[in-house]
Amino acid sequence: MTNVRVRPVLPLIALLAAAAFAAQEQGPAVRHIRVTAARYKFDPPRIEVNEGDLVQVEMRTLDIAHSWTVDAYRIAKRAAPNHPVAFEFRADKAGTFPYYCNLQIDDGCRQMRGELVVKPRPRK
Ligand SMILES: [Cu+2]
Repeated sequence: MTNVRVRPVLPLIALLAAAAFAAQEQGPAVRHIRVTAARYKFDPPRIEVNEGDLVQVEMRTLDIAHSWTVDAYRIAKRAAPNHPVAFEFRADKAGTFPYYCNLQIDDGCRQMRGELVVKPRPRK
């Protein structure tokens, strides 16, 4: 390839880079997450959001009462059969945080584990 042929491509690359940057700079999004607890498991077992997102969680259980607990965010919400719970929080701490069921009704609850991943937003 000669320089003459490469040159027209450069503005396009610059434009794409700018677009990618703009996408990263997008403001926080509202994320709706449905969590289902059943048979001592959370579905999904992993939730990924971006730092700053407003996370709206709707949690239900298909068998016994369970909670969705994230210590780092001081969240502990309980759902009972036919009584789903809805709540929201701002994902203002980046990192990987375990979520679990803190109810002691059943031994199986201690096996309930999941992971909340809050991806850091690029700093300005
Ligand atoms: Cu439980």
